[in-house]
Amino acid sequence: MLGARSIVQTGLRITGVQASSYRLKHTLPDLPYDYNALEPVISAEIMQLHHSKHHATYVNNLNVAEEKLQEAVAKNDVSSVIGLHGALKFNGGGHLNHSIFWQNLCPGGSGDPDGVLADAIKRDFGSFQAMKEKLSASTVAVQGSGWGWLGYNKASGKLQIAACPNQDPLEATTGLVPLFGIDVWEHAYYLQYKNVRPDYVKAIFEVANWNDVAARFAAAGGK
Ligand code: MN3
Repeated sequence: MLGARSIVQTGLRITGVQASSYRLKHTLPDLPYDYNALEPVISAEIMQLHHSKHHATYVNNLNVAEEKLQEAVAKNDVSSVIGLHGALKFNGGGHLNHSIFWQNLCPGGSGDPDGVLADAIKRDFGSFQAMKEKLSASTVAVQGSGWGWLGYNKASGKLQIAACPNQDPLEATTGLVPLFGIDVWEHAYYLQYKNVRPDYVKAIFEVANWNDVAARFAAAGGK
């Protein structure tokens, strides 16, 4: 889910002929709730900085990297194309991850999962509680900055827990479809929870939006 995009027209001169190409420019998606709506679990100050500064920076730097990529491809400059890999993965991953993260949360939380998603969680983890414990342990254990995920493995038809370093996007790096992500970069919790990452991870389930997770599961063909 990539939020709104605007189309930018760029002129490109190819063998003396003026051709037009259109590049989709990424934009920061609006939050589906106010900055203070997740309090007391996540403070308005954290949400404002996280969305309007951190996520916005990933979006801006992704646009810059894609522009450089387009130039490098146009020049047939393979070395520069390869050199942009890190910036694309980091900023593209940051944009993808945060776009999911905001939707994964909602004021007051949605209540426990139900329906098809609840059945799949019970089948693959034994219980909702067991899934939360496994996801929490894996997320708390991320070394440095990264994300914990509940993902869907299309090949096996099963839900899976995973952890990713930095902004590595789940699907591009593991093949799992991202359903529910927990951002454990310090910018996501430090102003409020200081060094106590386990308290933040425990609290975030109070604002989890399992309706959004269920919609992602259904869209991936999960059952
Ligand atoms: Mn973040």
